[in-house]
Amino acid sequence: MSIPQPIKKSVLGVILDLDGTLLNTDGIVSEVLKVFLVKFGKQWDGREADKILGKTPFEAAAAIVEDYGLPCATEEFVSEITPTFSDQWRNIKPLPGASRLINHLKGHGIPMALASNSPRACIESKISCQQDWKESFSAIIGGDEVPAGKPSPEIFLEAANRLKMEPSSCLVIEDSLPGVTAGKAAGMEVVAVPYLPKQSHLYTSAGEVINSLLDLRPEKWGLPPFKDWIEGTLPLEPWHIGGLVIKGFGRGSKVLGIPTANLSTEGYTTLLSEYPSGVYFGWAGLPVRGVYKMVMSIGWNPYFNNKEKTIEPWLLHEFDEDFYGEELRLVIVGYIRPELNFPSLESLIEKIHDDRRIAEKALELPLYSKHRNDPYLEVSDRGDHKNS
Ligand code: ADP
Ligand code: RBF
Ligand code: MG
Repeated sequence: MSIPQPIKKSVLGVILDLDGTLLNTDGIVSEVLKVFLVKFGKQWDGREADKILGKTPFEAAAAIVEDYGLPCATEEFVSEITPTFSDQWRNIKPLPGASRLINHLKGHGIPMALASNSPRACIESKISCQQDWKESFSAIIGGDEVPAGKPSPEIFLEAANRLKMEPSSCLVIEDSLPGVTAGKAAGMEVVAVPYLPKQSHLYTSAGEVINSLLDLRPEKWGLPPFKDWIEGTLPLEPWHIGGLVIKGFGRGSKVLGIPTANLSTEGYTTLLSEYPSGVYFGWAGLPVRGVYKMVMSIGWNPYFNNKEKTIEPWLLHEFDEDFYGEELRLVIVGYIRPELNFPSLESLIEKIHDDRRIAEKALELPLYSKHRNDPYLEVSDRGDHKNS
């Protein structure tokens, strides 16, 4: 969207954190820990994730050894688990908007540094799997290259030094609290992109808190704006999701006058964890009925401790009857906005109708309308969930 934003501060360079900010490392870490802790007869609880975010590997290991009362020294734990992690780095995916941001800044000649608490060698192997990332950074600094990791400011000060910039001219982008603290302590501007949902209240020291990199507006920091927004929408690499229409909370039609055909998220936990909560749009296929325009919200279901999201598509068509139990297929082609809080039901409804108008209009653009013909929308073989 090209709504002019007041400039908070003009910066000249950007320092990025890696894990949880650019790369979806958390999923891999959880998988490895889950398998590993079973060996000790313990169960990894996703809720513990915040205890290890932003820590050096050694600190994280120490926290786990202590929390779970593991019968080994932190050093032993680290040396046993490290090879398993190294094996997994090539499976890490970039977070939505990460490559877009890197390419954008690089294209405009904005100097960039990567500053991560991970050891330098780990950083190198993680980013070597992402095309063009390594060459994009003028400096890469690992936690093992400075006397103390985040929340100490050293790593960011070293980054500014290598970029030959004043700390006050640098913008730090960080997902973790220790990272935000480090950035502020270094005298830099900081944008927080909390990896864990519903934690933004903890990030008050950051200059701005955004839900995902898709919501970053570089112009707020005096940097060149993204030019890829079209009529209030951000095109995405299309992704597919499908399943049976299940019962939701029964609020959609009754309370809002906006029915949403909730999809079973079974089998999609990983895919969903890769997409930020927010409003998306695309095409919806009900194989026995037809293909329709669609606008949807992906949001958190509080019953699952902020770890499970619901998918709620609103099909932009008047139906004569419900279609619970039918197979619904979605091709999601773009993003509109993050999930927001509203002071009243009326303002929520009004905003959802804005979303509807934006989606309805945008889906006429060739860029989006061509996906109406995606064969995925027509197929009616149940159970064949295409995860791409
Ligand atoms: P629930 O909380 O069970 O999802 P809603 O009030 O949101 O209930 O109503 C959604 C149901 O209404 C869908 O599952 C579907 O069967 C039906 N429905 C009718 N018209 C639409 C529409 N245009 N978009 C989505 N669902 C619709
Ligand atoms: N709920 C929110 O709390 N914040 C939102 O920003 C929001 N945006 C939505 C956008 C669309 C297009 C749709 C269909 C729903 C949205 N909702 C949002 C969810 C809405 O509150 C939900 O559909 C009802 O809770 C019914 O289950
Ligand atoms: Mg619903």
